[in-house]
Amino acid sequence: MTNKRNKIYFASDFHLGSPNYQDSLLREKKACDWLSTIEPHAKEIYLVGDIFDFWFEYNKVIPKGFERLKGKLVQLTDQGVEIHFFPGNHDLWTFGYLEKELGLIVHKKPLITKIEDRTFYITHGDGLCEGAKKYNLLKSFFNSSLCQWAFEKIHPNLGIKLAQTWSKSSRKRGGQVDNEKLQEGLINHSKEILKNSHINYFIFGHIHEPKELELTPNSKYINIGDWITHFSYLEFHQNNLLFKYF
Ligand SMILES: [Mn+2]
Repeated sequence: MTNKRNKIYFASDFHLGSPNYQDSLLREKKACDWLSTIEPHAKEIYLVGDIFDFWFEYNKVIPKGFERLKGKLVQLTDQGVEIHFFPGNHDLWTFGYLEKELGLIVHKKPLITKIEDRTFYITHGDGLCEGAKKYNLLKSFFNSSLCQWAFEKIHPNLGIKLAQTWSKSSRKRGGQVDNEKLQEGLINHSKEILKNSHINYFIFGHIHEPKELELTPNSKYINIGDWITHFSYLEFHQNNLLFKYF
């Protein structure tokens, strides 16, 4: 193969599993088509949160579904493509399976990384907007081993149903939150980080609304968008970051 793998890709918020099996399956196939398209060029892929609308790894069991996407990701990682997975607020409960079986690199904290000559700050973005105090309290409970231990004790038939109901209701509540306000929260967070560190690109998901904003001549705020209505992604190559749509 003469094609050199030298491009970096970013996508987020597939929310597979939502709103129902059929719709999710169409989006999953589309995501796999996209991955096939970038496969000859991809050196690294960053999946920036909420890829699954619900995920939980029981001791011996994982939720049904998503076989196409999982297979595609394994196929890529087996070929040496680096795939980075950032848990979002919908798929935070991952405990090693994605690393072991899919070969993903999981980041539970914001990642600051240098790619070519540019510095990136990458994270899903939940809990960083203003007024997130209450949410962060809930998040640290969800992240606690007590909560995870208790959830694992619930039979999956019931536990997953409860989680899906919760996910739906949190989406309804989220739907009432002003997207502009959320973007503003992430933009302010970026500006705070920028005071003490040199970052060229701030990359977030979570808000499902593609956005690009120049913070300084050398620094940009970017929200990747989603794969529910926008099918947006980023391509980085030769120090150049492009917004693209599939
Ligand atoms: Mn999210």
